Amino acid sequence: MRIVVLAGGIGGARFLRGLKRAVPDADVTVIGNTGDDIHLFGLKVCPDLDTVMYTLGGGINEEQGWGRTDETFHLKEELAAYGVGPEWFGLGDRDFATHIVRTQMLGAGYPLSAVTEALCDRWKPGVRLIPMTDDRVETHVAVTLPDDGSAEGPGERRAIHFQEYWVRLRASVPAEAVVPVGAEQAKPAPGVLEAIAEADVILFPPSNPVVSVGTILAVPGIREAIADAGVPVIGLSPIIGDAPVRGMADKVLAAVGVESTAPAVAEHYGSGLLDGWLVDTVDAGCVERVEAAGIRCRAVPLMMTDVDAAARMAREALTLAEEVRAV
Ligand code: FO1
Repeated sequence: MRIVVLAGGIGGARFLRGLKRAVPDADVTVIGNTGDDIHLFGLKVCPDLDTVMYTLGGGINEEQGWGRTDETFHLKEELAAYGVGPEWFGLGDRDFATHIVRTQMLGAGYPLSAVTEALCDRWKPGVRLIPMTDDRVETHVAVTLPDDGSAEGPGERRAIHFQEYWVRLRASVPAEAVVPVGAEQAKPAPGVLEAIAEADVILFPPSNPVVSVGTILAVPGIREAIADAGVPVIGLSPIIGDAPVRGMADKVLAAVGVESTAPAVAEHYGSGLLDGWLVDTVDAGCVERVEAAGIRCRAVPLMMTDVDAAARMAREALTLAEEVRAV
């Protein structure tokens, strides 16, 4: 079975680990979000690609869901000693190697998709990981900061990089707009449209619907390819009981005018895209609302407490796909 998964960071990576356990013989292609990418210290950092690669490759820091396990921070400390920032983004020594290899290959002219394939040669994630595009896309967030002594006066609206909003500010101020800068000019990376066209099922894991799955769908051609693929498209809600399981999805959902509930996210994707939607059992009461939107809906446990739980979720998604296909 050929499965295509649109994945962001931690939620997507953990779901993929369950999917691999549920259907170990499936041919899984992951279209990875690159809107979270950030250039630091002259290096290109790809958080969502690395989280998938490390999680499936066995190198992830399990508690954090990002960065490497057994990490040290000598480089970070030395950079800080030189007063070279930013200090708020925790890059570890082992992680730096990934960004150095990536930046070196990009500098030699390899596209990000080829670089990602080369990095995966080491990690062997057991899926084909393709960035959504080889072009530069970086998500920025419009915020109004209280007086922080910066050049702009207090109350000035500013656009800041998604990572600064997410990590430095901890999403502590409302996101007034979320903009995947460069998405309009971006082209799907080689293999992305082909994988979608050849898929037997397409899955939207419990990744952030705005800054992860939403950013991938913002690359021209990808949303249309999925809508026209003619195979079941099944999503799993990242929101359980009106709250995001992890992260601060509710902050960016508000920016796009979507309430932080399981049915609202399904409606946001729309029946033109989604054929089925899994909600958690605590949200069983909204199954009817989702079905009224033309999207088949089932309530099943969606807390990814461990790999087996994620595998059960993956099986439920594939079962719903077969129900949809049978219609
Ligand atoms: N998230 C944090 O909350 N704090 C960090 O210092 C941090 C560093 C970091 C370094 C490399 C990397 O690949 C991810 C990192 N993240 C950090 C997570 C990152 O912000 C998120 O994984 C995604 O961008 C959102 O899905």
